[in-house]
Amino acid sequence: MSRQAFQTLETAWCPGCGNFGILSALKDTLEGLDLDPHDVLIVGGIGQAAKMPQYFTTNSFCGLHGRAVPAAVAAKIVNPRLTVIINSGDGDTYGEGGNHFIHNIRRNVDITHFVHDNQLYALTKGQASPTTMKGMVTPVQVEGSSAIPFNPLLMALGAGAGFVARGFSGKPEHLAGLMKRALSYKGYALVDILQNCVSFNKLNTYAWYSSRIYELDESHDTGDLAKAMALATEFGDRIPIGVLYEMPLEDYHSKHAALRDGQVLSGRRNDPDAVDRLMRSLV
Ligand SMILES: Cc1ncc(C[n+]2csc(CCOP(=O)(O)OP(=O)(O)O)c2C)c(N)n1
Ligand SMILES: [Mg+2]
Repeated sequence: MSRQAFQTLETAWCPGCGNFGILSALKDTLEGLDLDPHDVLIVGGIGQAAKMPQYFTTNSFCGLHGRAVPAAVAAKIVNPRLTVIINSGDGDTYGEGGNHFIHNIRRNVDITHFVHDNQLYALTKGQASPTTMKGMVTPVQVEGSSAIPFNPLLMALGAGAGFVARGFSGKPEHLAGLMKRALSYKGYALVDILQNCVSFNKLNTYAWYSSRIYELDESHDTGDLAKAMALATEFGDRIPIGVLYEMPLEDYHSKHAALRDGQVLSGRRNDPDAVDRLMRSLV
């Protein structure tokens, strides 16, 4: 399918926003796959990042704040033929949606999760999010954020995720490679994407990320969980990007008899009489 097939409205982001690199990488990725727009569902929650589904001609859904994951998981469970992608922010995913994030990793539904991690709440003008660095001053955290930053990669690895990666919006070609690999993984795949916010994050700027980021090469063993965990904690003078961990795991559909062998719940006939009989049998 051509890039045009996935292209839609003008965006409502600030000039220079890291979201443009992510948008471009996702369009390149989808263009390279043998998929039509109606085969794909892109889900977001609320936020600048969560506007992403609106810029594609695929199926799209924007849930409540923090609720992209349950909507995406539900869609995939009833219709496994859909390629289900989440694009949402660090606040949406790790803050308001933190519980869904953790427990859906454990379910291992075959969805791909791209988190636009600008390390703050951008849509609401720059308050601290879970990934905001300690000490960063914001309009609300006027003495600097005092909380210990949430480590999404370490959390995902600890919860048992089989695919964990990190990308950078300033390297869209590298990011498109990660996206493609995440989409081909059968199970829950997380790509945390570091993203500059030109309007509100004056600490983690494009230059700040660029001077720290380095690409993992083939010498990294993506099957080594302890090494992946060590890399996940590297967030200082050097920040690794690439696939930290990839391990085949049984996904949700293969674990449940009603869903095994390509069964499609959304294609089943609705039989109100059977439901009625069942309800009466319980009285
Ligand atoms: C339940 C609820 N709480 C708070 C809000 C207000 N709100 C909307 S977007 C947002 C921040 C989104 O931040 P993030 O997910 O990081 O996305 P970004 O805008 O940074 O891309 C907040 C707090 C809301 N809409 N609903
Ligand atoms: Mg954010």
